[in-house]
Amino acid sequence: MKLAVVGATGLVGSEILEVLGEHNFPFDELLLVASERSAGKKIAYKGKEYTVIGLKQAVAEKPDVAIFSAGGGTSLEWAPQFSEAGTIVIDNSSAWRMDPSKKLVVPEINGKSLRIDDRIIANPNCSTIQMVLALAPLHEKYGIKRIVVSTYQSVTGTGKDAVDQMMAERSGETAKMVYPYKIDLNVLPHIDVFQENGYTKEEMKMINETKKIFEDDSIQVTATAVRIPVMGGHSEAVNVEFHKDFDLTELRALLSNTPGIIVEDDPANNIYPMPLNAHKKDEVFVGRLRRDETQANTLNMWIVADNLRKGAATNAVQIAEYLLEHSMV
Ligand code: 2RA
Repeated sequence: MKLAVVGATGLVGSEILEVLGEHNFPFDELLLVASERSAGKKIAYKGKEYTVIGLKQAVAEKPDVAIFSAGGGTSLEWAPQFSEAGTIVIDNSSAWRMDPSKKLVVPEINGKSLRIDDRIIANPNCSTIQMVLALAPLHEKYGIKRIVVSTYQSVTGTGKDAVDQMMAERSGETAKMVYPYKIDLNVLPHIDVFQENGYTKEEMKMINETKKIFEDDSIQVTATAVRIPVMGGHSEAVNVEFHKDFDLTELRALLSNTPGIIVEDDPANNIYPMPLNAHKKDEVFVGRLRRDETQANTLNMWIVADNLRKGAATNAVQIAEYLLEHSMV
């Protein structure tokens, strides 16, 4: 098993390496790949020093699987070249997500849809993954009619430069601006670029990707995506209306029994999910479960996950694990 991590020098790339290590992912050979600019850099991993190679050299090495986290442009250009060389690409960018010929996969939900001839597999957007993972068992039992979601997203979702901007602002240094405004001590209702309909691309990702993953265009989704000055993970306030009514105790038990979800819901003891606690964890945390008392069959919930983990690296590694477990690689 020859595995390539493309974008190995970025925030998600190094998280992928951490997750591969924690999961004891069984590769025989590991290629760390980045742009030609970073080729030659050394990365220490599990007691071994690796030299970063460029994309062209990596394609020639014909890895079995390449986990990409190198941006949409790189992915559009290079993923087809890897797949033509026989590599299965698992891609973290938005390049292939809405392509009807590509699967958009959260293994716990639709891993079963994967087939041996899927050569480029898309990893959903971080804010979508954590929401759909928490909603999947509820959708199966009660049927989702409409979702209203507001996000509170970590600066790590933008990348290392955004973390640097926030920390420089915090310590009073001159910050290189990644966002149009100061992010520390501020909140920006703006993630990714604005679209003609007034929504941002991040909001539209949550809307479109949710329907694709659940294979149900009838689900109504509306979103407001907001950047906040935290680092541990993304949080989401979700209001969800179901077709069928639910019993709150039964619903809580359903979530507690779902692999990958941890229910933290004990308001009397101030127990609820927070990004500080979700940091470096693979699971999605759910709490503040309560009925929306203004509308029938409707629930309010709070969902938190480390966006670099289940929102990116963990989900991508789990796709690779799924392929291995099902002899597709
Ligand atoms: C963000 N969704 O948090 C992006 C990262 N993929 O900005």
